[in-house]
Amino acid sequence: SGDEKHLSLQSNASTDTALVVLKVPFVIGVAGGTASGKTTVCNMIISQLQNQRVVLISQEAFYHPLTAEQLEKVHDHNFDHPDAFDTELLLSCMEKLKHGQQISIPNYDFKCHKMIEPARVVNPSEVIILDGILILHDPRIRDLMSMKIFVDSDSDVRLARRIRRDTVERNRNILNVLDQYAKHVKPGFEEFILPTKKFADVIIPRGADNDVAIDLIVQHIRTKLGQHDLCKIYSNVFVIPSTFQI
Ligand code: UZR
Repeated sequence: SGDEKHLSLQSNASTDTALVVLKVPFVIGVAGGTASGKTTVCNMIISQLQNQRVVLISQEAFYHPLTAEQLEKVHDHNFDHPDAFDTELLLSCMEKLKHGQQISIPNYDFKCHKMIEPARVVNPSEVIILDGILILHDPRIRDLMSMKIFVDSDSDVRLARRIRRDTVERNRNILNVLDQYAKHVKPGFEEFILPTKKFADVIIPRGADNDVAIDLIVQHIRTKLGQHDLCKIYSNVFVIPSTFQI
């Protein structure tokens, strides 16, 4: 099971203790404006890290579901504000993953703006990629990350992609898409998303078109994972009595 990779139990008969070694996952945060190419960058990183166990968790899964009242005025709802997300839930999920526990995360549906069944089951993993417009906004989430990336694509490119995605894939009316862009998406980007660029370790211009940046990032992750196995896991060693049941 996924847990076995994370927990190794060594009993020590002489001192009657057991050593539980818990591997701290390597957490990568990928932020950037809407339609900047975040998910494509993540998928490119994942496909190049073939040997590692990687999970991708999108901040979008943690949108607060809309109440009936909010649903009536959905065009006024601000999905580009930090308060639109249930960050406490994301934090508690990350805490569990860090401790080698399986979690289930909400399956957020963009059409009804609610969670739908079934929830997605996520196993603990060596590498966790968190992707989302405001994933670098909360300092407690940033503190979990070993690497922070900001995908920096031009606004006109992003707007063009956003129109295409929302009209073709999400079946939305173009006038509503443009309205929402002017009312919430652009102001939210300027007020909340762009200021998080300063927290990034790496800024990727041109998003997923930037093969060189993605190669460099993957090289860095590989190097760090090597070191990670040797040193970092031992920062998380607990010694507990062997009579203790796990
Ligand atoms: P990305 N969003 C929706 O359109 N509907 C929802 O139910 C939830 C979110 C949009 C959100 C934001 N904005 O700009 C975008 N609006 O999803 C973020 N308006 O997603 O990073 O994939 O573009």
